[in-house]
Amino acid sequence: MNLSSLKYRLTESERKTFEETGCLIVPNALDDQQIADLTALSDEIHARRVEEGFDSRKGLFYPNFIPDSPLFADLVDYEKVFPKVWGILGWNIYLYHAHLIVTPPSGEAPNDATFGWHQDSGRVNQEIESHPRPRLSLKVAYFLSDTSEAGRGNFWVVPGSHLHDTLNRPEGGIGQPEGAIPVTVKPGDAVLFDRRLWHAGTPNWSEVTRKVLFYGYGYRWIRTKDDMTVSSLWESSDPIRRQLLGWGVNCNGFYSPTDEDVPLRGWLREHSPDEAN
Ligand SMILES: O=C(O)CCC(=O)C(=O)O
Repeated sequence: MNLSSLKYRLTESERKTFEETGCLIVPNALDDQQIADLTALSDEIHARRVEEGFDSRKGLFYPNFIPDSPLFADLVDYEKVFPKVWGILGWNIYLYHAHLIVTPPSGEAPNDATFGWHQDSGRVNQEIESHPRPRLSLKVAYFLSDTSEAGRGNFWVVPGSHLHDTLNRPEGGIGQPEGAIPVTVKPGDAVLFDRRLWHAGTPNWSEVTRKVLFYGYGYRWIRTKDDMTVSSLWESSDPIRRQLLGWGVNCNGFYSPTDEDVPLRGWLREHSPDEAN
């Protein structure tokens, strides 16, 4: 990992925003070339799935995309964003899940139906007995298409809802919960969100196909949430990326890591000691 990452460490004001709202926008995280290249790769994946029989009018959920291109792997420890991830979660982390979502225009008129509001992690929310629920993981969403206006299949959130175990949905399946807002971001912006934040993907009522890459980071003792067939990348990855791609010395090391298990910690000890505890 490059020393230049240190420039992008989480600031106190970013931490406050994330703690208070459950999300954080990193504007212009990707440059124009990255947006173009990642969009071309996403389009290729979409075209391939359509050739295989996927209905192009439907939203595509495509997990486990990291092995599809080195450009996807390069974002795993991306210097402009990954320092914020370790700044929030600490060093005993890895990429437990990744998915590409392509949301084509629905061709429908806008309506008020309540979106599919949820917290991430499925049964974790029923089976862990604590209040508020523990953070455990977060996702980084890299927006490749323009969702700077509402109605474009925006990612919606209820800011501050990450500390609430339940969400009051409007009666009758019409309307959105109190405080719900569309996240309006441009191509290249990254949005970090706490897994507990009540959020929803939404229909695309515009003419602009929405494309977003989601990178989920969590503690190393959390299981993967998709196939994550990334072990073939271990040999060609530097030690920190290899950690993030799920490598470990042995099973015990996911719970009680040695220095060999977590080279990110060693790197932080050397370059950002306050973050190595
Ligand atoms: O597509 C979206 O905007 C929402 C994605 C989502 O709900 C998730 O990644 O957990």
